[in-house]
Amino acid sequence: MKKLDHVGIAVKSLKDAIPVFEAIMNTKVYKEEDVVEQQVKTVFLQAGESKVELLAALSDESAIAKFLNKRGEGVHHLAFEVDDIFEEIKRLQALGYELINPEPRKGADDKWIAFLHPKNTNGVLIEICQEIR
Ligand code: CMX
Repeated sequence: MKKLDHVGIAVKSLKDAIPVFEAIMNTKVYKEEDVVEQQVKTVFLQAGESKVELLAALSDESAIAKFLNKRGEGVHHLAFEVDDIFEEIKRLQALGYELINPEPRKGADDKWIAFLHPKNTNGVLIEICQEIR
């Protein structure tokens, strides 16, 4: 793993959450993006090297809608940047971790993404991501 790329936070309303995180991080949202495949609306904020992704549901089928219904607002996932997502998927599978996506998908912020199931990772949803070059 190269570094922690971002922390994903599930929110009910981006309109309400954006001013909170803009104030805390003392910065402005630098990117807004809908990821239709994941049924999420995302915005990104950055302070130094550290990024926060605020995630709202685009539909009731979204993983974010299910998460909000079950657990309420809060930290949804940690995303680690990797050099080679295909190699990293192979490495983690060889170690016995369950990949929700054995093939990388196109995520927000120009990244390939894949998720590890939280049941094997101490209850934390882990994303690995690689910049699309
Ligand atoms: N962190 C920790 N645990 C989580 C979780 C999360 N983000 N989301 C769900 N869970 C837990 C649930 O609480 C539940 O636990 P219990 O069995 O103890 O009750 C269990 O996982 C199953 O949850 P579920 O509501 O029945 O949901 P599903 O099994 O249908 O899906 C998951 C769970 C993680 C497989 C699914 O959310 C998924 O595939 N996530 C990856 C994709 C994703 O999250 N996309 C949105 C972000 C996209 C982006 O960043 O661009």
